[in-house]
Amino acid sequence: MSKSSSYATRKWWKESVIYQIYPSSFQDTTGNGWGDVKGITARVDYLKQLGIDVVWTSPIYKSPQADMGYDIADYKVIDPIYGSVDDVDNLVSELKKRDMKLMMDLVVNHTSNEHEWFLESRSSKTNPKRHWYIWKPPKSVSDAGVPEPPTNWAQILGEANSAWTYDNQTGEYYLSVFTPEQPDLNWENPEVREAVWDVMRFWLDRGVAGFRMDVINMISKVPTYPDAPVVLDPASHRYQPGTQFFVNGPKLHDYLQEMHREVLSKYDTITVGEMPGVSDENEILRTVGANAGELNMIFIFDLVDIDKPNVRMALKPWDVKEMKSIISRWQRCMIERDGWNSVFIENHDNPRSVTRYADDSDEWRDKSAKLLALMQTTLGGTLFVYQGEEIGMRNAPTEWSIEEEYKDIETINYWKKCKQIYKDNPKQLEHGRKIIHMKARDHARTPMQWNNQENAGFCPPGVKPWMRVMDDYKQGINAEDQMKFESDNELSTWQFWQRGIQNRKKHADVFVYGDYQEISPEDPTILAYGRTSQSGERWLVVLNFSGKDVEWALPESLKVEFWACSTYIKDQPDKPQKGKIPLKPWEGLLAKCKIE
Ligand code: TEU
Repeated sequence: MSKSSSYATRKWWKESVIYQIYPSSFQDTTGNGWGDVKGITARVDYLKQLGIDVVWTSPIYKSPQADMGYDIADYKVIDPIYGSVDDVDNLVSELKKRDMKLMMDLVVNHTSNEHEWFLESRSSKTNPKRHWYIWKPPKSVSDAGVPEPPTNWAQILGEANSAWTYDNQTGEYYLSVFTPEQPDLNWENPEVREAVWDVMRFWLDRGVAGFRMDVINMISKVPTYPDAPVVLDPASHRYQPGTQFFVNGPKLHDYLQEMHREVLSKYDTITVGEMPGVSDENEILRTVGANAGELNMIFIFDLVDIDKPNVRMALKPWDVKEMKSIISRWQRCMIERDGWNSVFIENHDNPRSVTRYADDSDEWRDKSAKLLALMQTTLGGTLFVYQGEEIGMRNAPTEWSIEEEYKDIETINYWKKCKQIYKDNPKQLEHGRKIIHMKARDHARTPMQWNNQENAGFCPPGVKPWMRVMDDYKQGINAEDQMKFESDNELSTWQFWQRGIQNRKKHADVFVYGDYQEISPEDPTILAYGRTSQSGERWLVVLNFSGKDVEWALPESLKVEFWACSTYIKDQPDKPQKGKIPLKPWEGLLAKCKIE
């Protein structure tokens, strides 16, 4: 950290712990099998007790739910399935009473195809809202009258399809990079930008503290709309990834700076941009650098996309060394270059972390979840916890039928494509199934497990939830059992998270703002790092990412003052202060060090 760096300057949004709610699956209070805003309000004491400061809810606006609310039909109306604007006002005030805040999801790369703006836009070529979206004539029309999309770009949530949707009424295509139900807004048009600023002010004026901004790095498109290079086998892929023409496009920073000038600079906000597909440090610093005047932080996807950069539905063996190098790279980068990190390993688009990064078997799930909790609560940046992560929820069991239990449009499209292109190739089809079992977004979307009653307390007994509840709530994977868990020797996963968050806050100058030193980067199973505050307080974190007993050689330069915590026991562990440190399978350790 250089002397001029403002990295360690304290800000509420840096040291807040944020809890992401997937509203349809959080808490149903009406008995219709869907979560709702009143359900969030009913749980604010729970969140406070866990140590949460800011609640971020995925979209709750009016929506036909083609992509679970990421297709918005009215930005100023709450979908009746979730409640009303009054309910949100009430939630904000209940949070405020507890010194907590609400962060909304801002989805403005695209709207729903049922948004009034789009209905007007598609109604005629001369409608005043025509250029609020991106319309292009077909590249060509065959003799038989079949039109060809303007470019060869593939849809993101269904790569077998074109990113362009043909509209019969005016004989043109509109750009819809996610699904046809999510037409992209035309940010080149200043009227569109003004309409977005207006939506933001509407919510900020109601007391909302800020926004998580959905795919905010896709709002600027390369205006020449070229064809994408052919990287997927053209025999099975008619359309190709076009992301290079709309990820961090030419005017992104102009738009974000305008947003800052027009809106954000006038409020005390928290802002996090979802930015898939970008790993270039210089480019990222243009957004999250302390003086960039854009956003507080972004989500960097290198870790959750460890299988294959920017490809969600992929599986590849990866090792702990790769994981370490990704973590260390971004920890160091933000410290050295005066940016700011978000710390997350789960969200509604990714599987459960115990399944993905550790071992979710009955034997090791709890230990694995604590290992990940220790890591998350000791890394630098703003910490995000995803609903259910605090009780160690895991992926849906492989026995669940994909056809019957999986609801996500990405999974449905992906499985349809697999069944089409691998119909004569059972091995490949099996691989597709495996990818779904490990990576589908559905795994994060099963209802929250509150207690050991029918439906896990998510919705009343006898009600059919919108998505199947996992059966393992009966085996202790539920909030109530874990909160009241009593043992002389150990904590429950929930209690461990609670304590980890407390420790993080107590030593914020170390764990939130401190320096980060990578230790033994070559070790194949141990992730170890030091965290040091500006005043010289140093802690050591040692995490065994393997199911084996190992011994880790403590570097001589590190002088352990005392071992503060092990993921295995409640009290301080008795471990040697120098030499070889034994770690049990998936064990994590935290030590306070002496500085000499
Ligand atoms: O996700 C953007 C998206 O495409 C993700 O799949 C992203 O590429 C991935 O997480 C990187 O690992 C956002 C929303 O979070 C998602 O739920 C929506 O479906 C999508 O935008 C469209 O709004």
